[in-house]
Amino acid sequence: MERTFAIIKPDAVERRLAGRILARIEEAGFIVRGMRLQHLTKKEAEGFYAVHRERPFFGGLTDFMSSGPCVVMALEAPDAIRKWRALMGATDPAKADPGTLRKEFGSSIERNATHGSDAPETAAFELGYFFRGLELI
Ligand code: FUP
Repeated sequence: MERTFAIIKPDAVERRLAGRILARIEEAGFIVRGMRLQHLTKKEAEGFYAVHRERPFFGGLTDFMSSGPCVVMALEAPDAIRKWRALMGATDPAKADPGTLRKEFGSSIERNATHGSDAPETAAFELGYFFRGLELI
């Protein structure tokens, strides 16, 4: 079993898509080990995306991620990191495969509905950024 970190981003929560996205997560076989509604501050969003701080889109991305509540989750499954990224689809919804969450629910490369860790090291950092051990069931 492996754990990964996932976010239903503020665009999807605002559009009331969180329930449909969670249903897709459960139907795909993930076990939800931690989950919380969280409205990030700008500084918290900057800390989360610190690897991107030199990128031109950093300001817009962290404004967006702190613009409203999101759903943060710890998901467990065999091969969870790769499997969750496959279910999300490509970063840019316009380039994502049919049937993926970003294709279905994303509206732009920034407002792309979901986040998922991209490697074991980032999953460990991101899970630890949002959850204490006691909060993971
Ligand atoms: P991903 O791992 O698919 O979330 O993609 P990245 O780590 O490359 O990018 C992180 C987030 O930055 C994306 F979810 C959306 C945002 N982004 C932009 O807003 N503009 C870009 O050109 C690239 C990424």
